[in-house]
Amino acid sequence: MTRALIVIDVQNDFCPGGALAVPGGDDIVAGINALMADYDAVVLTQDWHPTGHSSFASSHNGKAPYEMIDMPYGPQVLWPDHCVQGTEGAAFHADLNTGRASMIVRKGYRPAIDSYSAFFENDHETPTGLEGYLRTRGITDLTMVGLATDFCVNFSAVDAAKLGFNVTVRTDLCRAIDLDGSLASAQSGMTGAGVTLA
Ligand code: VGL
Ligand code: ZN
Repeated sequence: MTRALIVIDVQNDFCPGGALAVPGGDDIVAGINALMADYDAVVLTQDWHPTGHSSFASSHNGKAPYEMIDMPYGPQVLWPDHCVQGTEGAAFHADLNTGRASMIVRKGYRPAIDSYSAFFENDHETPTGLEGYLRTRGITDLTMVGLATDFCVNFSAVDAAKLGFNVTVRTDLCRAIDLDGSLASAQSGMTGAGVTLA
């Protein structure tokens, strides 16, 4: 068994003080750092949007953050501007031990499509390349941690399980946005997909 730790979007904009702050987002950093030595590979993901990204409410006339919109690939939550490429908000939390990572996956960089999952963009078919990286390294088992439990961690975990990886989400090392019951539906969706919630 070869194991990877997948650290999802531990970036300034998802931590207190950031543009899309997740409550307690920075509380998990020390625990994530402490886990890294137990894994054969550490992968970081980084939400990485161009200015004017289509997931930003500011890109749509008359729309406010957290409203929904229909995109060609399906419904999409509109967010405050966040994780804009090259900004401090898009940088990893300063205390995250990025030196242990062998791979950094950037996502959400195409203007017209969002990407919650580390594996596929929100059309559920455009690959990020992470599956190939993990398979060519012989990795079978994934532990996921990071932000946010109900969006990027959830989509990444469900996709990984569908791809046949053995997936555990360490919920103590994740924090949620929790919009309209999104945390509860993410938990049941992950469990239903065969993800272990630990
Ligand atoms: C995320 C909303 C928008 C996440 C990223 O990392 O969960 N959520 N972009
Ligand atoms: Zn985003």
